[in-house]
This record gives sequence, structure tokens and C-alpha cells, in this order.
Amino acid sequence: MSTTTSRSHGRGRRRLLRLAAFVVAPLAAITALAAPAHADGPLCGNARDPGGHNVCMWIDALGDDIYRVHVGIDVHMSVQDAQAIIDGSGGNPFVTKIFGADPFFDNAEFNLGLVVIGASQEAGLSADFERIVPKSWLNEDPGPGDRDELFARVVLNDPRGGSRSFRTPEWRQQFG
Ligand SMILES: [Ca+2]
Ligand SMILES: [Ca+2]
Repeated sequence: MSTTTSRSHGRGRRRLLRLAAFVVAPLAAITALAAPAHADGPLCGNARDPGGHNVCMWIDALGDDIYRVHVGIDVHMSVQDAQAIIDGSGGNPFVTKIFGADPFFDNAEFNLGLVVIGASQEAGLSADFERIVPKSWLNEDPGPGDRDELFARVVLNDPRGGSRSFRTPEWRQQFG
């Protein structure tokens, strides 16, 4: 990723999203609040679109070789546009997929499910995605001692026409 990539805790954004979560998805919100923070915090970036969006990824170890993969995104727009996209898409305009990064070809590994989505004046269109997976799913370079590089691609399909694609920075960790 470019030099504008940075690690950030993004507390303001998360707080906002959790407020929205209680309105639209109370069970999911409780799960999200209980999630332990990764030692390094969320890995966030918006290199290609500074000011236009922010997209974050993090992976928490839950024990017994089980991990929680989480992606959060804010796409800045008016609250009216955000609500129109949510309503027009039937509640989920996003497709969020985890990839293993490699020199020649990035392999698609698995999709994440929507946890919560919301429209707000402050953040525009916001959503969180999550999946709990075994460690083997994150071991995208299975050679002995090979470190793994994972990132998320979030595609926003606007029901009024067009789509946009967002990419997180790479999460680098050895999963096996
Ligand atoms: Ca790799
Ligand atoms: Ca590996």
C-alpha cells in the first residue's frame, strides 16, 4: 500500500457505528461490542481516495485456532444518498471478500457477512462485516514458515447505477 496507509483506532467512527447498530441489529451489536481489540488495533487506509472513505480490517484470535475477521467501512456521502442506497439495495449494497495477497495473483479466500449498516450525517454510509473462521482459512501461503498477507476488497453496488471498489491495507501475520 502507499505511504498514506496508517494504523488507526478510529474510535469516533466505531462509536457512531455502534449507536447505529443498536437501532438496526441489536443482537449483532452486542456481539460487536464484546469483541476484544487486536493488539495492533484496526488497520485502516484510504490511499486512493483520501477524504472520500475509510476502510479498516482487523483479525482477532478467539482461541483454539479460531479467528474473527472484521472489516469496517465509511463511504462519505450525504445521509440522504446513504439511505437511498441502503433502501434501494434491500439492506446490503456491499460484497466484502477476503483475499490472500501474492506477487502475481491475489486469491479470493472467503466472503464476510454484514453485521450492521447505517446512514449518518457524520460518516455517510457505514457498514461492518465479520466472519469467524479456522486458522487454516487464513494460512494463504501454506509453505513452512511462510507469512500470510490478507486484505479485504469491499464492493459497493449502488442500486441507482454504478459500483465502487475499496481495498484495505494488508494484514500480515503468520497463521501457519
Ligand atoms: Ca501471500
Ligand atoms: Ca502461512
